[in-house]
Formats: sequence, C-alpha cells, structure tokens
Amino acid sequence: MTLSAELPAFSGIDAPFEVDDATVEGFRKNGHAVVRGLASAEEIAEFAPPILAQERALAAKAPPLEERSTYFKAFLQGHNLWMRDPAIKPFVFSARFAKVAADLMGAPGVRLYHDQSLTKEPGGGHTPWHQDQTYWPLDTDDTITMWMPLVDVPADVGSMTFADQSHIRRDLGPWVIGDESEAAFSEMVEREGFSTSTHGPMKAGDATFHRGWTLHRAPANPTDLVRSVMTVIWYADGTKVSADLTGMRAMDHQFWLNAIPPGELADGPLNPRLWPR
Ligand SMILES: O=C(O)CCC(=O)C(=O)O
Repeated sequence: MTLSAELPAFSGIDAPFEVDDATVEGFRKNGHAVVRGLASAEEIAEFAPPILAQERALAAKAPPLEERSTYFKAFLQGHNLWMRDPAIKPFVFSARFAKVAADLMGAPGVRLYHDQSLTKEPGGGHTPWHQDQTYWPLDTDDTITMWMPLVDVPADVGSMTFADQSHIRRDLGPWVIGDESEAAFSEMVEREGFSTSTHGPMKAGDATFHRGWTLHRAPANPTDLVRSVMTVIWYADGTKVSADLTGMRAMDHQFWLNAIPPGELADGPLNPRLWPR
C-alpha cells in the first residue's frame, strides 16, 4: 500500500477548495479578500442550527440594546463554540477552511486561535474601526480571521469595510473596539488617505478573510434581520507567544493560549494544528 492510499480522504466540510490566484494576490496586497461559496447551502443547513442555538442562548441573557455600551451594541459574542457543542466542532476544525487560511497567507500550516460567533441583532450598532491583533499575544504577522455569514446578508445590513493595505503598517495604535477607536481610526483613515473596500452583500457560506493587523469596521444593522456570523481565527504553525502581554493581550494569553510562557511555541491544548492534518 502506498503512503497516499493510507492518508484519509478529505470529505464533507473538510473537502478541499482551491482559491484562485487573483484572490490570493488581492489578499496579500490589501490584507483582505472574499471567497464566495466556501461552504455550500447543504453545509450551512447542517452547521448553522447548532451555532444559532448558541446565539439564541446568548441573546436570552443579554440586557436590552439601549442599556449597552457601543461595544456590546455591536454584536453578541460567543467564544469557542466548538467546545460547547460537538456538532459545531467539524465546522471550526474544517481542513478546507484552515487550508484556505494557510494558502491566503502563504503559510505552510495553521493552528486554531479560537472561534467566535458574532451576531448583530436587529437595531444593533456599528462595529467601530479596530485592529484584531491589538488583542493577540502572538509573535507573528501571520494571523487571519474567516468571517462567514450563516444567513444571507443584504446590502442594507452589509459586511465589513477594510482599510486597504493597512496590515503593512502593523500596529497603528493602542485603541481597542469602542468610541475612541472609531474616532481615532476614522481620523487616521482620512488623514493618511487609506482607500477602503467592502465586499458588500454576502450569501450564507461566502466568507471574507482578513489579517490580524488589517484595520476594519462593520456598519450598524437598521433592519429586522439577525446578522448571524461565525468566525474562525488561525495563526501560522510555529508561532511563539509574544513577550508583550500588556493591555487586552494578558486576558487572551490566559484564555486562548493556556498561559504558555512568552517565547515558547503557541501550541496549547486549545490550539490544534488544523492544516496540514
Ligand atoms: O462582525 C462584526 O461586526 C465585526 C467582526 C470583526 O471585527 C472581526 O471578525 O474581526
């Protein structure tokens, strides 16, 4: 028997997907890209219900929108849903999604950082400008988020807006998601003349990908639609824990990296290598 005959064939939500060269080039240049049809309608029909059940449980516990801060008006946030319901795990651990993340970055492999459901409720507020990597104690620029709607997102709800090529500038400032980050980054985008892009309306199963340093925001939801989105975040295999554990990084270090000491490989129990398997 040959070695390849012994390898498991990837099927279902792990079945491969080839990203075209223009998408890879666009991602590497601008720090973001859209991949249409990454999950099929059948796959969404299988995996959305358990994720939406988690979303409803969060919504049931949330205070009324008008009593929340800008951050908590922007979305309801569930974390590491793969640990809460085994039905969600194959979606988060998908070899297909992880390989697309690796291919876009040009990384030989990726590990899971964590997943997040991000639900923008009817009447939910805007998501202020921010850089994700401000939160992440990872000693690499090879970090990436997949943002996949589980429902069709029409133009009047909208997907994210990205500041093109902002990832090249890396750390643009200390602001975490909130009114201050919106004000500071809006002013910076204007002053420094960043061009901005959105991939517009999306179908359930389409996905955007962006780098950890790519500056981005999302519009408010003026409609009655619940904007249900699942995200998965990965980093390049071989990444070490950063020495900078200041600010929000300290909390992420405890939550997602098992408090592995700075300078050691970021390969904790919550960080399996998802590509290659
Ligand atoms: O879903 C949103 O409104 C924002 C999402 C976001 O900022 C992210 O996935 O990094």
